Amino acid sequence: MIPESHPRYKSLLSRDKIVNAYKSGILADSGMIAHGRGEAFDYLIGEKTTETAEKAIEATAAALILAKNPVISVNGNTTALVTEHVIKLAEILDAKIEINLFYRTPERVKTIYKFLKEHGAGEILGTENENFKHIEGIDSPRGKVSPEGMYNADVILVPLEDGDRTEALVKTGKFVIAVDLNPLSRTAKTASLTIVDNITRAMPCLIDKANKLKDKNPDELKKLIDNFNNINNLKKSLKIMLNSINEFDKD
Ligand code: PTJ
Repeated sequence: MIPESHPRYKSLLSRDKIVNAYKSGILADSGMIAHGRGEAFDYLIGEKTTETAEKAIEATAAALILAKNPVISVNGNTTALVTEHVIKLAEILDAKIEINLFYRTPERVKTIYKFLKEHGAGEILGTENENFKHIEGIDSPRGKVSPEGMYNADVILVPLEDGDRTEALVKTGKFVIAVDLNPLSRTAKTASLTIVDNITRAMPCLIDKANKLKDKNPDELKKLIDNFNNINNLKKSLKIMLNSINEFDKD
């Protein structure tokens, strides 16, 4: 039991979720390493959603609202940390939820499916019952995708992703949105749009933006996407991290 008064309460709560998800078979063992890496970058960005990230989240909401077939891809870490938010966002956007794992085993898929269902998810794609299509250029199990979901999607949200799939999906002409605390990762650089924020803060903020923007006129939404430059936004996030080091060094 973590006391709410603990100065690192939120961080410890996330760690608890990650450890429990590992014990229940949702999280890959490497998922714990990925989480630790994320925590390090989160420290540097000040453990808050920056204005820069907020711009990316706003453009993400616009892209998902305008999408014809939006898909939210879930892996072990996403399920562990933000299941309720994924389900809520899918409802607001009428988006599909698809399980897509790097360390894929039928047992993990089943456990994640059950967890999502227990939390109220509707249809879940990417289970073992489908006749998968293959995304060219991905040799890992991430290349196995649902014909109704990712294969036909125009906009895909891929939180905590690996670079290979992002690159391959972008090459097929899809608009790929990553959530990655590391602005220097291959995923962050190759995605069409990257949110440099902790998934635990980015998802509630994205839900809020989606609710606010969903009735706006399409031209207004398109402008939000057109005015967004991913590489510039990544550079700004990196500058925030570098400034936090420089500020400390001044004292
Ligand atoms: O569940 P699976 O089998 O699909 O496996 C998932 C992992 C995460 C193990 C796999 O995709 C992987 O190895 O990912 P990477 O290459 O370690 O990349 C994860 C990225 O997510 C890193 O750049 C981290 O900085 C970032 N990250 C970690 N935790 C968070 C995060 N970004 C946002 N929010 C977080 N909470």
